Amino acid sequence: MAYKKISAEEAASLINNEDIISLSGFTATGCPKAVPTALAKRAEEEHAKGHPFKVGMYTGASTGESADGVLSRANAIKFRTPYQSNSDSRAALNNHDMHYFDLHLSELQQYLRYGFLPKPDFAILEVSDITEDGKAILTSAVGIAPTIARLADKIILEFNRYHPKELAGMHDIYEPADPPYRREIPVYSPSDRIGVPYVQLDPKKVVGIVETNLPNEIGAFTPLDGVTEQIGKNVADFLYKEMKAGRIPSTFLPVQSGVGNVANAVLGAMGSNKEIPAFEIYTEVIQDSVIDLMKEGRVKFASGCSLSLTSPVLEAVYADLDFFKQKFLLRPQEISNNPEIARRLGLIAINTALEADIFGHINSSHVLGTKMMNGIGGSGDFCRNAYLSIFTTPSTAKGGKISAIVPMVSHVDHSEHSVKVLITEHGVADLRGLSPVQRAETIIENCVDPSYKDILRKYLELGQKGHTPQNMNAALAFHSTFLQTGDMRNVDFK
Ligand code: 0RQ
Repeated sequence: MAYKKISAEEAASLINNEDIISLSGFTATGCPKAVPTALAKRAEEEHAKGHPFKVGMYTGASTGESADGVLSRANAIKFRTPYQSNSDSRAALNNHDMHYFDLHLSELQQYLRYGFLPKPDFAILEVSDITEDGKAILTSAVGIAPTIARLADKIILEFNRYHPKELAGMHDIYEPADPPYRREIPVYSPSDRIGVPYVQLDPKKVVGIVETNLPNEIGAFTPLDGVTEQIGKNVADFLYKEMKAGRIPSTFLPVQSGVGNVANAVLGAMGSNKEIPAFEIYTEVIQDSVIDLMKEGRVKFASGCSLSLTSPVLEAVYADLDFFKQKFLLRPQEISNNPEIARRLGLIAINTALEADIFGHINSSHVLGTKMMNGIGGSGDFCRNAYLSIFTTPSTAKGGKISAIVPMVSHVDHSEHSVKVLITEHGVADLRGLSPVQRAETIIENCVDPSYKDILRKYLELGQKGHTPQNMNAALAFHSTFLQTGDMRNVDFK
Protein backbone atom coordinates (compact mmCIF):
# COMPACT_ATOMS: atom_id res chain seq x y z
CA MET A 1 0.00 0.00 0.00
CA ALA A 2 1.24 3.46 -0.92
CA TYR A 3 0.43 4.99 2.46
CA LYS A 4 2.84 5.20 5.36
CA LYS A 5 1.95 3.07 8.38
CA ILE A 6 2.44 4.99 11.61
CA SER A 7 1.58 4.46 15.27
CA ALA A 8 -1.18 6.40 17.01
CA GLU A 9 1.53 8.21 19.02
CA GLU A 10 3.34 9.26 15.84
CA ALA A 11 0.04 10.50 14.42
CA ALA A 12 -0.64 12.49 17.61
CA SER A 13 2.84 14.02 17.47
CA LEU A 14 1.94 15.64 14.13
CA ILE A 15 -0.88 17.63 15.75
CA ASN A 16 0.07 20.92 17.38
CA ASN A 17 -1.38 23.15 20.06
CA GLU A 18 -4.22 25.30 18.59
CA ASP A 19 -4.68 23.01 15.56
CA ILE A 20 -8.22 22.06 14.58
CA ILE A 21 -8.97 18.38 14.23
CA SER A 22 -12.08 16.92 12.62
CA LEU A 23 -13.32 13.37 13.04
CA SER A 24 -15.39 10.91 11.05
CA GLY A 25 -18.28 9.16 12.79
CA PHE A 26 -21.66 10.07 14.22
CA THR A 27 -22.49 9.22 17.84
CA ALA A 28 -19.99 6.73 19.27
CA THR A 29 -19.82 4.80 16.00
CA GLY A 30 -17.44 5.19 13.08
CA CYS A 31 -15.21 7.56 15.08
CA PRO A 32 -11.43 7.29 15.31
CA LYS A 33 -10.32 6.09 18.73
CA ALA A 34 -6.57 5.35 18.81
CA VAL A 35 -5.36 8.78 17.60
CA PRO A 36 -7.61 10.88 19.90
CA THR A 37 -6.52 8.68 22.83
CA ALA A 38 -2.85 9.22 21.97
CA LEU A 39 -3.55 12.93 21.50
CA ALA A 40 -5.07 13.15 25.00
CA LYS A 41 -1.91 11.53 26.41
CA ARG A 42 0.22 14.02 24.50
CA ALA A 43 -1.83 16.91 25.88
CA GLU A 44 -1.39 15.62 29.42
CA GLU A 45 2.37 15.36 28.90
CA GLU A 46 2.54 18.89 27.50
CA HIS A 47 0.41 20.24 30.39
CA ALA A 48 2.73 18.49 32.87
CA LYS A 49 5.64 20.41 31.33
CA GLY A 50 3.68 23.63 31.74
CA HIS A 51 2.99 23.99 28.01
CA PRO A 52 -0.42 24.90 26.66
CA PHE A 53 -2.03 22.22 24.49
CA LYS A 54 -5.60 22.42 23.24
CA VAL A 55 -7.20 21.69 19.89
CA GLY A 56 -10.45 22.71 18.23
CA MET A 57 -12.67 19.76 17.32
CA TYR A 58 -15.37 19.15 14.70
CA THR A 59 -17.28 15.89 14.71
CA GLY A 60 -20.45 14.50 13.14
CA ALA A 61 -22.37 14.33 16.41
CA SER A 62 -21.30 12.92 19.76
CA THR A 63 -18.29 10.61 19.82
CA GLY A 64 -17.25 7.93 22.28
CA GLU A 65 -15.18 7.63 25.40
CA SER A 66 -12.01 7.37 23.26
CA ALA A 67 -12.48 10.82 21.77
CA ASP A 68 -14.71 13.15 23.83
CA GLY A 69 -14.04 11.27 27.07
CA VAL A 70 -10.25 11.16 27.01
CA LEU A 71 -9.77 14.57 25.41
CA SER A 72 -12.15 16.30 27.84
CA ARG A 73 -10.50 14.74 30.88
CA ALA A 74 -7.12 15.87 29.53
CA ASN A 75 -8.57 19.39 29.16
CA ALA A 76 -7.35 19.24 25.56
CA ILE A 77 -10.34 20.73 23.72
CA LYS A 78 -10.44 24.47 23.06
CA PHE A 79 -13.75 24.53 21.18
CA ARG A 80 -16.14 21.90 20.00
CA THR A 81 -19.15 21.61 17.70
CA PRO A 82 -21.83 20.39 16.89
CA TYR A 83 -23.04 17.81 19.52
CA GLN A 84 -21.74 15.80 22.48
CA SER A 85 -23.18 13.44 25.07
CA ASN A 86 -20.21 12.41 27.19
CA SER A 87 -20.31 13.16 30.93
CA ASP A 88 -16.72 14.49 31.04
CA SER A 89 -17.28 16.61 27.98
CA ARG A 90 -20.50 17.92 29.54
CA ALA A 91 -18.59 18.83 32.70
CA ALA A 92 -15.84 20.57 30.69
CA LEU A 93 -18.20 22.74 28.69
CA ASN A 94 -20.44 23.59 31.64
CA ASN A 95 -17.26 24.67 33.51
CA HIS A 96 -16.17 26.74 30.51
CA ASP A 97 -13.02 24.63 30.08
CA MET A 98 -14.11 24.30 26.46
CA HIS A 99 -16.31 26.44 24.28
CA TYR A 100 -19.22 24.53 22.82
CA PHE A 101 -21.29 25.62 19.85
CA ASP A 102 -24.58 23.67 19.74
CA LEU A 103 -25.52 23.51 16.05
CA HIS A 104 -28.17 21.93 13.81
CA LEU A 105 -26.30 18.86 12.57
CA SER A 106 -27.33 19.34 8.93
CA GLU A 107 -25.57 22.71 8.91
CA LEU A 108 -22.03 21.82 9.92
CA GLN A 109 -20.74 20.71 6.51
CA GLN A 110 -21.99 23.84 4.80
CA TYR A 111 -20.78 26.02 7.72
CA LEU A 112 -17.31 24.67 6.97
CA ARG A 113 -17.60 25.09 3.20
CA TYR A 114 -19.04 28.62 3.51
CA GLY A 115 -16.15 29.64 5.78
CA PHE A 116 -18.44 30.36 8.76
CA LEU A 117 -16.02 28.23 10.80
CA PRO A 118 -12.27 27.88 10.23
CA LYS A 119 -11.10 24.98 8.07
CA PRO A 120 -9.77 21.92 9.93
CA ASP A 121 -6.02 21.28 9.88
CA PHE A 122 -6.53 17.53 10.24
CA ALA A 123 -9.23 15.09 9.19
CA ILE A 124 -8.97 11.84 11.16
CA LEU A 125 -11.10 9.21 9.48
CA GLU A 126 -11.94 5.67 10.49
CA VAL A 127 -11.96 3.47 7.37
CA SER A 128 -12.61 -0.18 6.59
CA ASP A 129 -10.71 -0.04 3.30
CA ILE A 130 -8.73 2.34 1.08
CA THR A 131 -7.47 2.13 -2.50
CA GLU A 132 -4.15 3.55 -3.70
CA ASP A 133 -5.97 6.30 -5.59
CA GLY A 134 -7.66 7.46 -2.39
CA LYS A 135 -11.12 5.85 -2.44
CA ALA A 136 -11.86 5.38 1.26
CA ILE A 137 -14.63 3.09 2.50
CA LEU A 138 -15.88 4.39 5.84
CA THR A 139 -17.05 2.14 8.69
CA SER A 140 -20.36 2.30 10.58
CA ALA A 141 -21.11 6.02 10.13
CA VAL A 142 -20.52 8.90 7.72
CA GLY A 143 -21.03 12.16 9.64
CA ILE A 144 -19.06 15.01 8.07
CA ALA A 145 -16.33 12.79 6.55
CA PRO A 146 -16.54 13.82 2.86
CA THR A 147 -16.33 17.53 3.65
CA ILE A 148 -13.51 17.38 6.19
CA ALA A 149 -11.54 15.03 3.89
CA ARG A 150 -11.72 17.70 1.19
CA LEU A 151 -11.13 20.77 3.38
CA ALA A 152 -8.46 19.55 5.81
CA ASP A 153 -4.80 20.12 4.98
CA LYS A 154 -3.76 16.70 6.27
CA ILE A 155 -5.51 13.37 6.67
CA ILE A 156 -4.83 10.61 9.20
CA LEU A 157 -6.57 7.28 8.61
CA GLU A 158 -7.46 4.78 11.30
CA PHE A 159 -7.77 1.53 9.39
CA ASN A 160 -10.01 -0.43 11.77
CA ARG A 161 -10.05 -4.19 11.02
CA TYR A 162 -13.04 -4.63 13.35
CA HIS A 163 -15.22 -3.51 10.43
CA PRO A 164 -15.37 -5.83 7.40
CA LYS A 165 -14.27 -4.62 3.96
CA GLU A 166 -17.58 -5.96 2.68
CA LEU A 167 -19.21 -2.83 4.11
CA ALA A 168 -18.35 -1.29 0.74
CA GLY A 169 -21.62 -0.38 -0.93
CA MET A 170 -23.52 0.59 2.24
CA HIS A 171 -22.47 4.25 2.08
CA ASP A 172 -23.95 6.83 -0.27
CA ILE A 173 -21.59 9.80 -0.42
CA TYR A 174 -22.86 13.04 -1.94
CA GLU A 175 -21.93 16.68 -1.35
CA PRO A 176 -24.29 19.32 -2.74
CA ALA A 177 -23.00 22.35 -4.61
CA ASP A 178 -23.10 25.63 -2.70
CA PRO A 179 -25.52 28.47 -3.52
CA PRO A 180 -26.14 29.94 -6.02
CA TYR A 181 -25.42 26.68 -7.88
CA ARG A 182 -27.19 24.18 -5.63
CA ARG A 183 -29.86 22.04 -7.27
CA GLU A 184 -32.46 19.86 -5.59
CA ILE A 185 -30.98 16.88 -3.75
CA PRO A 186 -32.48 13.99 -5.73
CA VAL A 187 -33.71 11.80 -2.88
CA TYR A 188 -37.35 11.05 -3.70
CA SER A 189 -37.67 7.97 -1.49
CA PRO A 190 -35.53 6.75 1.45
CA SER A 191 -33.77 4.06 -0.61
CA ASP A 192 -32.68 6.36 -3.48
CA ARG A 193 -28.93 6.18 -3.99
CA ILE A 194 -27.55 9.52 -5.21
CA GLY A 195 -23.78 9.40 -4.73
CA VAL A 196 -20.79 7.08 -4.70
CA PRO A 197 -19.93 4.38 -2.11
CA TYR A 198 -16.59 5.92 -1.09
CA VAL A 199 -15.04 9.17 0.13
CA GLN A 200 -12.50 10.43 -2.39
CA LEU A 201 -9.29 11.51 -0.64
CA ASP A 202 -6.29 13.21 -2.11
CA PRO A 203 -3.62 10.52 -1.38
CA LYS A 204 -0.99 13.28 -1.11
CA LYS A 205 -2.75 14.63 1.99
CA VAL A 206 -2.65 11.30 3.83
CA VAL A 207 0.17 11.64 6.35
CA GLY A 208 -0.21 8.13 7.74
CA ILE A 209 -2.36 5.11 8.43
CA VAL A 210 -2.82 3.79 11.95
CA GLU A 211 -3.97 0.17 12.06
CA THR A 212 -6.48 -0.75 14.77
CA ASN A 213 -8.98 -3.42 15.70
CA LEU A 214 -11.38 -1.68 18.06
CA PRO A 215 -15.14 -1.96 18.58
CA ASN A 216 -17.46 1.05 18.70
CA GLU A 217 -18.41 2.48 22.08
CA ILE A 218 -22.20 2.65 22.01
CA GLY A 219 -23.59 2.17 25.53
CA ALA A 220 -26.35 -0.33 26.24
CA PHE A 221 -29.91 0.96 26.41
CA THR A 222 -31.72 1.12 29.72
CA PRO A 223 -34.24 -1.74 29.73
CA LEU A 224 -37.77 -0.54 28.94
CA ASP A 225 -39.69 0.57 32.00
CA GLY A 226 -43.43 1.14 32.27
CA VAL A 227 -43.09 4.83 31.41
CA THR A 228 -41.01 4.54 28.23
CA GLU A 229 -43.09 1.57 27.12
CA GLN A 230 -46.32 3.57 27.58
CA ILE A 231 -44.90 6.57 25.69
CA GLY A 232 -44.02 4.26 22.80
CA LYS A 233 -47.51 2.78 22.84
CA ASN A 234 -49.12 6.24 22.92
CA VAL A 235 -47.09 7.31 19.88
CA ALA A 236 -47.97 4.15 17.96
CA ASP A 237 -51.70 4.42 18.83
CA PHE A 238 -51.76 8.09 17.82
CA LEU A 239 -50.11 7.41 14.47
CA TYR A 240 -52.49 4.56 13.77
CA LYS A 241 -55.47 6.86 14.46
CA GLU A 242 -53.98 9.50 12.16
CA MET A 243 -53.72 6.91 9.41
CA LYS A 244 -57.31 5.74 9.99
CA ALA A 245 -58.46 9.37 9.79
CA GLY A 246 -56.72 9.69 6.41
CA ARG A 247 -54.17 12.25 7.62
CA ILE A 248 -51.32 9.75 7.09
CA PRO A 249 -51.49 7.80 3.82
CA SER A 250 -52.33 4.08 4.14
CA THR A 251 -48.88 3.29 2.71
CA PHE A 252 -47.55 5.22 5.75
CA LEU A 253 -44.72 7.77 5.66
CA PRO A 254 -41.00 7.48 6.47
CA VAL A 255 -40.16 7.84 10.14
CA GLN A 256 -37.36 9.79 11.82
CA SER A 257 -36.66 8.97 15.42
CA GLY A 258 -34.19 10.75 17.71
CA VAL A 259 -31.57 9.37 20.03
CA GLY A 260 -31.82 7.78 23.47
CA ASN A 261 -33.93 5.36 25.45
CA VAL A 262 -37.30 6.92 24.71
CA ALA A 263 -36.63 7.04 20.96
CA ASN A 264 -35.55 3.39 20.95
CA ALA A 265 -38.75 2.44 22.82
CA VAL A 266 -40.97 4.43 20.45
CA LEU A 267 -39.67 2.61 17.37
CA GLY A 268 -40.02 -0.73 19.14
CA ALA A 269 -43.67 0.05 19.95
CA MET A 270 -44.42 1.19 16.40
CA GLY A 271 -42.98 -2.06 15.10
CA SER A 272 -45.09 -4.14 17.49
CA ASN A 273 -48.32 -2.38 16.54
CA LYS A 274 -49.30 -4.56 13.59
CA GLU A 275 -52.07 -2.14 12.62
CA ILE A 276 -49.32 0.18 11.39
CA PRO A 277 -48.07 -1.10 8.02
CA ALA A 278 -44.39 -1.97 7.51
CA PHE A 279 -42.62 1.37 7.19
CA GLU A 280 -39.39 3.01 6.02
CA ILE A 281 -37.00 5.07 8.09
CA TYR A 282 -35.25 8.28 7.01
CA THR A 283 -33.26 9.37 10.02
CA GLU A 284 -29.85 10.15 11.46
CA VAL A 285 -29.17 7.40 14.02
CA ILE A 286 -30.22 3.81 13.40
CA GLN A 287 -30.55 2.31 16.90
CA ASP A 288 -30.88 -1.32 18.05
CA SER A 289 -34.67 -1.59 17.84
CA VAL A 290 -34.57 -1.09 14.05
CA ILE A 291 -32.59 -4.27 13.46
CA ASP A 292 -35.14 -6.69 14.93
CA LEU A 293 -37.90 -4.84 13.12
CA MET A 294 -36.03 -5.31 9.84
CA LYS A 295 -35.62 -9.01 10.44
CA GLU A 296 -39.36 -9.24 11.16
CA GLY A 297 -40.16 -7.31 7.99
CA ARG A 298 -41.71 -4.41 9.96
CA VAL A 299 -39.09 -1.92 8.76
CA LYS A 300 -38.60 -2.13 5.01
CA PHE A 301 -35.59 0.16 4.61
CA ALA A 302 -33.53 2.56 6.71
CA SER A 303 -31.55 5.52 5.46
CA GLY A 304 -29.39 7.09 8.14
CA CYS A 305 -26.06 8.64 8.98
CA SER A 306 -24.89 5.95 11.40
CA LEU A 307 -25.40 2.43 12.64
CA SER A 308 -25.56 3.47 16.31
CA LEU A 309 -25.85 -0.12 17.41
CA THR A 310 -24.52 -1.80 20.52
CA SER A 311 -21.62 -4.12 19.66
CA PRO A 312 -23.52 -7.46 19.79
CA VAL A 313 -26.19 -6.05 17.46
CA LEU A 314 -23.63 -4.53 15.06
CA GLU A 315 -21.75 -7.84 14.97
CA ALA A 316 -25.01 -9.65 14.11
CA VAL A 317 -25.51 -7.18 11.24
CA TYR A 318 -21.95 -7.78 10.02
CA ALA A 319 -22.57 -11.55 10.14
CA ASP A 320 -25.51 -11.11 7.77
CA LEU A 321 -24.26 -8.31 5.53
CA ASP A 322 -25.75 -9.71 2.32
CA PHE A 323 -29.22 -9.19 3.82
CA PHE A 324 -28.56 -5.86 5.55
CA LYS A 325 -26.75 -4.22 2.63
CA GLN A 326 -30.06 -4.31 0.78
CA LYS A 327 -31.73 -2.61 3.75
CA PHE A 328 -29.49 0.31 4.68
CA LEU A 329 -27.89 3.40 3.21
CA LEU A 330 -25.51 5.52 5.27
CA ARG A 331 -25.31 9.15 4.16
CA PRO A 332 -23.48 12.34 5.20
CA GLN A 333 -25.43 14.27 7.83
CA GLU A 334 -26.23 17.18 5.52
CA ILE A 335 -28.21 14.62 3.47
CA SER A 336 -29.63 12.41 6.24
CA ASN A 337 -30.82 15.52 8.09
CA ASN A 338 -31.58 17.72 5.12
CA PRO A 339 -34.58 20.02 5.61
CA GLU A 340 -35.44 19.94 1.89
CA ILE A 341 -35.62 16.15 1.92
CA ALA A 342 -37.49 16.00 5.25
CA ARG A 343 -40.21 18.23 3.80
CA ARG A 344 -40.35 16.43 0.44
CA LEU A 345 -40.51 12.89 1.86
CA GLY A 346 -43.07 13.94 4.47
CA LEU A 347 -41.26 12.57 7.50
CA ILE A 348 -42.96 11.69 10.73
CA ALA A 349 -40.36 13.14 13.11
CA ILE A 350 -40.27 11.90 16.70
CA ASN A 351 -37.78 13.60 19.02
CA THR A 352 -37.30 13.81 22.75
CA ALA A 353 -37.74 16.88 24.95
CA LEU A 354 -36.07 17.50 28.28
CA GLU A 355 -38.91 19.87 29.09
CA ALA A 356 -41.90 21.34 27.32
CA ASP A 357 -44.09 24.22 28.34
CA ILE A 358 -47.86 24.39 28.41
CA PHE A 359 -47.80 26.57 25.29
CA GLY A 360 -45.83 24.03 23.24
CA HIS A 361 -42.25 25.31 23.30
CA ILE A 362 -39.54 22.67 23.69
CA ASN A 363 -36.25 22.60 25.57
CA SER A 364 -34.18 19.65 24.34
CA SER A 365 -30.80 20.68 25.64
CA HIS A 366 -30.53 22.68 28.89
CA VAL A 367 -31.20 21.31 32.37
CA LEU A 368 -32.91 24.04 34.44
CA GLY A 369 -32.01 26.60 31.80
CA THR A 370 -28.25 26.65 32.34
CA LYS A 371 -26.55 23.25 32.23
CA MET A 372 -26.05 21.71 28.80
CA MET A 373 -27.12 18.09 28.60
CA ASN A 374 -26.23 17.01 25.04
CA GLY A 375 -27.38 19.50 22.42
CA ILE A 376 -30.15 19.84 19.86
CA GLY A 377 -28.55 17.33 17.52
CA GLY A 378 -30.77 16.77 14.52
CA SER A 379 -34.04 17.49 16.31
CA GLY A 380 -34.36 20.96 14.76
CA ASP A 381 -33.40 19.78 11.27
CA PHE A 382 -36.32 17.41 11.36
CA CYS A 383 -39.00 18.96 13.55
CA ARG A 384 -39.35 22.23 11.65
CA ASN A 385 -39.59 20.49 8.28
CA ALA A 386 -41.43 17.28 9.03
CA TYR A 387 -44.90 16.30 7.81
CA LEU A 388 -45.80 15.70 11.44
CA SER A 389 -43.50 16.68 14.29
CA ILE A 390 -43.93 14.87 17.59
CA PHE A 391 -42.04 15.46 20.83
CA THR A 392 -42.06 12.84 23.55
CA THR A 393 -40.95 13.04 27.17
CA PRO A 394 -41.67 11.26 30.45
CA SER A 395 -43.98 13.66 32.32
CA THR A 396 -41.61 13.89 35.29
CA ALA A 397 -37.91 13.41 36.07
CA LYS A 398 -35.97 12.69 39.25
CA GLY A 399 -38.71 10.64 40.88
CA GLY A 400 -41.39 13.28 40.34
CA LYS A 401 -39.42 16.20 41.81
CA ILE A 402 -39.18 17.74 38.35
CA SER A 403 -42.17 18.23 36.08
CA ALA A 404 -41.08 17.94 32.44
CA ILE A 405 -44.01 20.25 31.66
CA VAL A 406 -43.61 23.74 33.05
CA PRO A 407 -45.24 27.17 32.62
CA MET A 408 -42.36 28.51 30.50
CA VAL A 409 -39.38 26.48 29.27
CA SER A 410 -36.09 27.59 30.77
CA HIS A 411 -34.42 27.44 27.32
CA VAL A 412 -36.05 27.35 23.88
CA ASP A 413 -34.81 24.96 21.20
CA HIS A 414 -38.03 24.44 19.23
CA SER A 415 -40.89 26.87 19.23
CA GLU A 416 -44.66 26.47 19.29
CA HIS A 417 -44.58 27.01 15.52
CA SER A 418 -42.68 23.79 14.84
CA VAL A 419 -44.15 21.48 17.46
CA LYS A 420 -47.32 19.70 16.37
CA VAL A 421 -47.86 17.00 18.98
CA LEU A 422 -46.63 16.39 22.53
CA ILE A 423 -46.78 12.88 24.01
CA THR A 424 -46.02 11.64 27.53
CA GLU A 425 -46.90 8.38 29.29
CA HIS A 426 -50.21 9.98 30.29
CA GLY A 427 -51.39 10.78 26.79
CA VAL A 428 -51.30 12.85 23.63
CA ALA A 429 -51.73 16.61 23.14
CA ASP A 430 -52.46 17.30 19.50
CA LEU A 431 -51.62 21.00 19.21
CA ARG A 432 -52.44 21.53 15.55
CA GLY A 433 -54.70 24.52 15.00
CA LEU A 434 -54.98 25.41 18.71
CA SER A 435 -54.53 28.87 20.23
CA PRO A 436 -52.06 29.25 23.13
CA VAL A 437 -54.80 28.92 25.77
CA GLN A 438 -56.29 25.87 24.05
CA ARG A 439 -52.81 24.34 23.83
CA ALA A 440 -52.22 24.90 27.54
CA GLU A 441 -55.57 23.33 28.49
CA THR A 442 -54.92 20.32 26.23
CA ILE A 443 -51.39 19.73 27.49
CA ILE A 444 -52.40 20.03 31.16
CA GLU A 445 -55.37 17.71 30.65
CA ASN A 446 -53.63 15.04 28.55
CA CYS A 447 -49.90 15.04 29.30
CA VAL A 448 -49.10 16.45 32.74
CA ASP A 449 -48.48 14.20 35.75
CA PRO A 450 -51.49 14.28 38.14
CA SER A 451 -49.38 15.81 40.93
CA TYR A 452 -48.73 18.92 38.79
CA LYS A 453 -52.11 19.40 37.09
CA ASP A 454 -53.68 21.71 39.68
CA ILE A 455 -50.49 23.76 40.01
CA LEU A 456 -50.39 24.37 36.28
CA ARG A 457 -54.12 25.16 36.15
CA LYS A 458 -53.53 27.75 38.86
CA TYR A 459 -50.66 29.20 36.85
CA LEU A 460 -52.92 29.56 33.86
CA GLU A 461 -55.45 31.47 35.99
CA LEU A 462 -52.67 33.81 37.14
CA GLY A 463 -51.72 34.51 33.56
CA GLN A 464 -51.78 38.12 32.57
CA LYS A 465 -54.12 39.29 29.85
CA GLY A 466 -52.90 38.72 26.33
CA HIS A 467 -52.76 36.14 23.57
CA THR A 468 -50.33 33.94 25.52
CA PRO A 469 -51.31 34.33 29.18
CA GLN A 470 -47.94 34.08 30.85
CA ASN A 471 -47.32 35.59 34.27
CA MET A 472 -43.91 37.23 34.20
CA ASN A 473 -43.47 36.97 37.97
CA ALA A 474 -44.22 33.25 38.09
CA ALA A 475 -43.15 31.94 34.70
CA LEU A 476 -39.94 30.38 35.99
CA ALA A 477 -41.16 29.63 39.53
CA PHE A 478 -41.05 25.88 38.91
CA HIS A 479 -37.32 26.13 38.23
CA SER A 480 -36.48 28.54 41.04
CA THR A 481 -38.48 26.42 43.49
CA PHE A 482 -36.54 23.32 42.46
CA LEU A 483 -33.24 25.15 42.89
CA GLN A 484 -34.28 26.34 46.36
CA THR A 485 -36.09 23.27 47.72
CA GLY A 486 -35.19 20.34 45.44
CA ASP A 487 -38.82 19.71 44.45
CA MET A 488 -40.98 21.62 41.97
CA ARG A 489 -44.13 20.50 43.79
CA ASN A 490 -43.30 23.03 46.53
CA VAL A 491 -44.02 25.90 44.17
CA ASP A 492 -46.11 28.67 45.66
CA PHE A 493 -47.09 31.42 43.24
CA LYS A 494 -47.11 34.70 45.11
O1 0RQ B 1 -30.96 11.88 33.85
O2 0RQ B 1 -30.16 9.57 34.02
O3 0RQ B 1 -29.29 11.36 35.56
O4 0RQ B 1 -31.65 10.55 35.79
O5 0RQ B 1 -32.20 13.61 31.67
O6 0RQ B 1 -33.39 11.34 30.39
O7 0RQ B 1 -35.50 10.06 30.26
O8 0RQ B 1 -33.29 8.76 30.19
O9 0RQ B 1 -34.12 10.22 28.27
O10 0RQ B 1 -32.09 8.98 27.23
O11 0RQ B 1 -34.19 9.58 25.98
O12 0RQ B 1 -32.55 11.37 26.71
C1 0RQ B 1 -33.52 14.82 25.67
C2 0RQ B 1 -31.44 14.09 26.87
C3 0RQ B 1 -33.35 12.49 26.54
C4 0RQ B 1 -31.96 13.15 24.57
C5 0RQ B 1 -32.57 13.66 25.91
C6 0RQ B 1 -32.84 13.85 32.92
C7 0RQ B 1 -33.24 12.44 33.37
C8 0RQ B 1 -32.03 11.64 32.95
C9 0RQ B 1 -32.03 11.54 30.38
P1 0RQ B 1 -30.48 10.75 34.88
P2 0RQ B 1 -34.07 9.98 29.84
P3 0RQ B 1 -33.21 9.92 27.01
C10 0RQ B 1 -31.07 13.15 18.02
C11 0RQ B 1 -31.99 14.29 17.96
C12 0RQ B 1 -31.40 15.89 22.00
C13 0RQ B 1 -32.37 16.37 21.05
C14 0RQ B 1 -32.68 15.31 20.06
C15 0RQ B 1 -31.29 14.27 23.80
C16 0RQ B 1 -31.61 12.30 31.65
O13 0RQ B 1 -32.96 12.58 23.79
O14 0RQ B 1 -30.18 14.68 24.08
O15 0RQ B 1 -33.66 14.61 20.19
N1 0RQ B 1 -31.96 14.82 22.79
N2 0RQ B 1 -31.84 15.21 19.05
O16 0RQ B 1 -33.51 12.41 34.75
C17 0RQ B 1 -33.77 17.92 34.44
C18 0RQ B 1 -35.71 17.81 33.15
C19 0RQ B 1 -35.33 16.49 32.76
C20 0RQ B 1 -34.12 15.97 33.25
C21 0RQ B 1 -35.04 14.49 31.93
N3 0RQ B 1 -36.85 18.36 32.72
N4 0RQ B 1 -34.91 18.48 33.98
N5 0RQ B 1 -33.35 16.68 34.09
N6 0RQ B 1 -33.98 14.74 32.71
N7 0RQ B 1 -35.89 15.55 31.95
C22 0RQ B 1 -29.66 13.43 18.53
C23 0RQ B 1 -28.63 13.45 17.46
O17 0RQ B 1 -28.76 14.20 16.61
C24 0RQ B 1 -27.45 12.57 17.48
